[in-house]
Order: sequence, then C-alpha cells, then structure tokens
Amino acid sequence: MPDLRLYDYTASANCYKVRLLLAQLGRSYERIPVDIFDGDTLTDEYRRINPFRSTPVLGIADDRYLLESNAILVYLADSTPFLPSAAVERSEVVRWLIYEQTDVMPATGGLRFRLQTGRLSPDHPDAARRKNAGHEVLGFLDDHLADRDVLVGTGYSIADIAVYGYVHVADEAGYELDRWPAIQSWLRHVAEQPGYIHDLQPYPPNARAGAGRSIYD
Ligand SMILES: N[C@@H](CCC(=O)N[C@@H](CS)C(=O)NCC(=O)O)C(=O)O
Repeated sequence: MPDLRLYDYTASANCYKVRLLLAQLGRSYERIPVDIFDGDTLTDEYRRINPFRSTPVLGIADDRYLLESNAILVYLADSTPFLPSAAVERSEVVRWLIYEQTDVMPATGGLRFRLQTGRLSPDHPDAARRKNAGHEVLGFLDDHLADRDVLVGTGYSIADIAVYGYVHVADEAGYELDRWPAIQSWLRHVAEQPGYIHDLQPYPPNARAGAGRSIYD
C-alpha cells in the first residue's frame, strides 16, 4: 500500500507538476481524483484536508497533508538531485518556484483556464492584461535560457518542473511559442528527461462557466 496519496485534478497543471515529479522519482502513490467542478472541494471533509479547498494535496504518513504544489515538490525532492543541497542553488530553485506561482501561472495557466472554459473571451481586457504580462514573462525566461539548458546551475531540478508545468501550456492560452527559441529548446530538454510523462488533460465540459459547482462559480 503506497504511503503517499495525491488528491489530484487531471486538467490542473499544478497537479501535473506533482505527477511528473512522482513519475521521475519512480515513487508509487494512490491517486485520489478530485472533481473540482463537481463540488468535490466544497465538502466539509475536503475542508478538513485543505481549508483553501485547492488541489493538489499530498497525504503523507500519520494523516498529515501537504498543501501547495511547490511545497509538495520541495518535500518530495528533498535529498534527491531534483533539489540542490548547496544553499545558493537551493535559494535559486525557491526563487523560480515563487516566480512560477506569482507571474507564470496567472499569465499562462490562468488564461488557459479562463479561455478554455468560457470565462473570458480573447478580446476581454483581463485576457489582454494577462497576455501582456505573459509576453514579458516569456521574454524574460527566453533571455534567461539563452545560454543554459536548465533554470538553475547545471542540473534539471524542481525549478524546471514547476515552470515547465505552466510554460508548456502557453500555446493553449494563445501564445505563439516559436517567438521564443530558447524556451522551445528548454521545453524539448525537459521532455527528454528520464521518467518524463505528460498526462495533463483538457478541461472537461463541467468546467465551463456555470456548468458545475466550484469555488469559481
Ligand atoms: N497555489 C496553489 C494553487 C492551487 C490551485 O489553484 N489549484 C486549482 C487547480 S490548478 C484548484 O484546485 N482549484 C479549485 C479549487 O480551489 O476548488 C498550488 O500551487 O497548489
């Protein structure tokens, strides 16, 4: 019986990041599907697991639950090559984990979600605002990656996994990734890493605005 339980939504790139690291670590786990548009995160039981009602959540031994995708990546990567032990490199990894959540995710994943589920049209001012921010983010990443294969130091790390989770979906949010050649070669480099999987699903019909029950409606 695996000691890890992943509360998981297959269309979420935050959840995909955790599935990707688990696959690359070769860790077995129990997958607990959470349909966030069928009210699964709105129950009292789910609130006890995660008062913020988001996915992913990682259940570990002794009925403890880890929240926040990147905090889960740090936990799983501890003492592995996916998280450098040297203080400076470790700090740089954390910097990218923060940047992914504050800047990358809203511009790419947030826009993908809203466009694909009919919450925003491409010409809505909020879509345009996110798109402008995304151009800045992707330009910045392309500059950073112009002379390196990975985001931190010389080795593939959870910084790459986290940022990859939300950059590889940028085309689904309407970005033309061929504008950023260094990002494209980095995306290929990530996809060539041992144990790589890609099992992110499109949003199902019940994710459309008004079609289900979630914190978004
Ligand atoms: N900062 C959080 C964001 C989590 C998040 O927004 N998860 C979304 C899916 S990508 C979710 O579960 N939304 C549904 C809900 O909160 O009920 C993390 O990285 O884990």
